[in-house]
Amino acid sequence: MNAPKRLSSLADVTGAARRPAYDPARHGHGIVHLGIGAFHRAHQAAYTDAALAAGGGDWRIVGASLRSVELADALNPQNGLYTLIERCASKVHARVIGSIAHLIAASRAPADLMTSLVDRRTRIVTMTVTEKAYGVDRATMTVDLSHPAVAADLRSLNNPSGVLGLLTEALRRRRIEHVDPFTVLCCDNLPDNGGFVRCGMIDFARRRDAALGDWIAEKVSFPSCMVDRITPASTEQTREDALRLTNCIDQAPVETEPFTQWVIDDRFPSGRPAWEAGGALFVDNVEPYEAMKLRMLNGAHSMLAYAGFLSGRRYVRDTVAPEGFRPLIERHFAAAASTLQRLPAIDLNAYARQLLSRFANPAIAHETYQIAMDGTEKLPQRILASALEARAKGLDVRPFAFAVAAWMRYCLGRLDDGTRYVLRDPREDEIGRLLSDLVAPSDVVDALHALPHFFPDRLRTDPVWRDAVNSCLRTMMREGMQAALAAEMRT
Ligand code: CS2
Repeated sequence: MNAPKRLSSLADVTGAARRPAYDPARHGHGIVHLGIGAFHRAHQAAYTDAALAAGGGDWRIVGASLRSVELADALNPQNGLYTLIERCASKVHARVIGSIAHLIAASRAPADLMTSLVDRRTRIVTMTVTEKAYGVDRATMTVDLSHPAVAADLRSLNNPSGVLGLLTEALRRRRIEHVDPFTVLCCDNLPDNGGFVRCGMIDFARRRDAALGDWIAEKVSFPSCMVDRITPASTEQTREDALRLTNCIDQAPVETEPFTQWVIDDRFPSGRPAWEAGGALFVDNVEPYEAMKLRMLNGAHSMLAYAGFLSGRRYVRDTVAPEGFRPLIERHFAAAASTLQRLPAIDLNAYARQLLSRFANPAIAHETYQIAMDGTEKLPQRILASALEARAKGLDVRPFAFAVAAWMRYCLGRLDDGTRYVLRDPREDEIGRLLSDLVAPSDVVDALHALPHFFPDRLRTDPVWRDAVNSCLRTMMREGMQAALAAEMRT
């Protein structure tokens, strides 16, 4: 048998992996994606692959990494091809994805990225850059002038490197060159993600040129969407499986779960791929779907990430195992569901059961420490929004107080045995200063409730809420996370 070749052409793929049912080279690009990590390649790129097979069109993706260069260096020699591995207990499926045309490492080639954004063939710009990359203040929906990317881009308007600066500059040039604007599709886990980016961009643009801001407000479409697919970091095993299933060496395979969901506002004035071919659902109002996913899936994820990491559970699947704390996860689902507007098309009990089995997938090694990252960016929409709604409806806030207390315990930066870890949060220095030397649980609760722009006033000043958080954190700090979990399961 011949030694395996590096993946670079579909003709070399001889294993069991499915290959695209179209010739990638015959399709031009129509999308630029900012933040081309594993999630994008497990999700949107797979839908686009299905759309190209079903509906054709020039909709391949130019992917941009805003900071790192590694993925561009791995995928460009492969002509954008990579293996997507789907795992569950009983099977491993692989398919080679052909929807990525090429990659740009923006830190090395900023002009190439700008050229692609201004190119009239680019009709949609999508992004997964994580919550912290935007620099938009959610309370005022205006740009946060203290955000490093926003501040840098306002200083250097023509050479931006942050999301708002890049998109504004590209739209400015398109306007001058009489090129229609692209549609902006945010695929980050934020409520009303389209409206959020729209407000940030209009405010950013108005600061440099009021007429440009007005033009963006009038002409650019910002649909919202809800994205879902659990995608852990790739490992050596991912590479080995890719080799076995393609007979090619793939330097950038991705692994994910079989489940996938994408619910999108259908507002694409310059056209879009037939993403429904991959199962995307187009609706008039994404908001109830977003709230369901953010509060049930992501809310439970954050709770179990802090509680799991601090009680020695490395993976999500360990938290729902018999020796884990599944009843608390089920409790969280039920509490979050009771804050939601009902969707006729969705049975929330069935959704919760499905989430539990997704979390339990024994073939997915999703680290609790990975989900614990960036808590200050995640908790407001995942937990605090539910807590507010529960209070307004007179419902029990304990499940949300428990989740917030687990995050507070995590903010202390050390395990029960004293081992230190890095918080990995954009506000970790500020949190470290607020908490230094504090030993009493109630002082920690007070200090973190004083973190600016974090807790909504209605929670901060609510004694019922504060008491509940205090009571949970007291047990966690005095008896340890494992004992706190056991105690909570007895209540
Ligand atoms: C997770 C999400 O890391 C996290 O914060 O909650 O990435 C989650 O896995 C995805 O939203 C699932 O679609």
